Amino acid sequence: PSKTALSDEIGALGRPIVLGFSQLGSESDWRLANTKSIQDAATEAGMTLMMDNAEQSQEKQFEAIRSFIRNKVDVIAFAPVIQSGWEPILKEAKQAGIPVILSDRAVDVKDSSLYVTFIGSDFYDEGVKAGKYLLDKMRDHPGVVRIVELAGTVGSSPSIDRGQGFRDTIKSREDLTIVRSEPADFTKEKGKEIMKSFLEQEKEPPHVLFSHNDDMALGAIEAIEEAGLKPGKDIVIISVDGTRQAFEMMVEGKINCVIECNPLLGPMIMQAAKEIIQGRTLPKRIAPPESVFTEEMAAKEVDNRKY
Ligand code: GYE
Repeated sequence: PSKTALSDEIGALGRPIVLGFSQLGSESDWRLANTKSIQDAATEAGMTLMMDNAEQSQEKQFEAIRSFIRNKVDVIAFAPVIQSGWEPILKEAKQAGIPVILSDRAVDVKDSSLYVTFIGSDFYDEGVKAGKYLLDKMRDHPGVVRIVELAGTVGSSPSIDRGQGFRDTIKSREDLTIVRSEPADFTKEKGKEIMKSFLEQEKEPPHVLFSHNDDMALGAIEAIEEAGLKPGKDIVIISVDGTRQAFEMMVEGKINCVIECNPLLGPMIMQAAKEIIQGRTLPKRIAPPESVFTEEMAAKEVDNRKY
């Protein structure tokens, strides 16, 4: 490394910063891109990363965070699988004097001094964007618009907030109704399974699918095609994330709109960790820039997708 890079690595501590990161799982393409972004950014920043994959278990996240505390890491970061239940472990970190960065998902705590900053998207706004697209898409649709929803992990902030933002936005029109909503854990497999059951339970196919992420939408597309229906035509599909695979589906007209959610948080996390060690004050909330993409724009954008 060059002299400047080296002095940057050594930084305020006189040695590389040690970051403990508890990743919540590997359920989606979004998550895989997020994990890689964190690993690459840590290497790039010359930091020592201790990373643990909790496989969707909050208990395992507690264990990982406790082991980071025992190992006296400089900074702890984690992506909380669900929103509730974090106060005790955050207090343990605080007592140990280790600063905490929240990554990707939010926590529901009264005392916001328990973490330094939250780096992640505005999921409520993503739900609003999905709702706005639908209002526009259905502006001339006669009669009732029947919507089914594939929700994400129960109790997770993206699922709660995307669902709420969407509902708050479509409620301005009484003819838009959510006829079914079930959690499908953000996975392709579950998305397919639940969509299949929706199609079996409903007498007529729904007009719209709102999927809380791309992986579930991809699974649902398989179920829709197996039922002899055309995704994107017979059923309007709106999804969230913006993975390359979802863009390919948009190019084929099988997904109509994708609300972008940016997983490439690694550089922002490393920057925040460095600034914390330097003793700087950070904003309580750092959100990445995000767009909305429709099928009309997909062909132009697909090759720019990084995840
Ligand atoms: O949308 C989904 C992933 O927390 C924003 O988790 C993240 C969500 C993302 O499984 O694909």
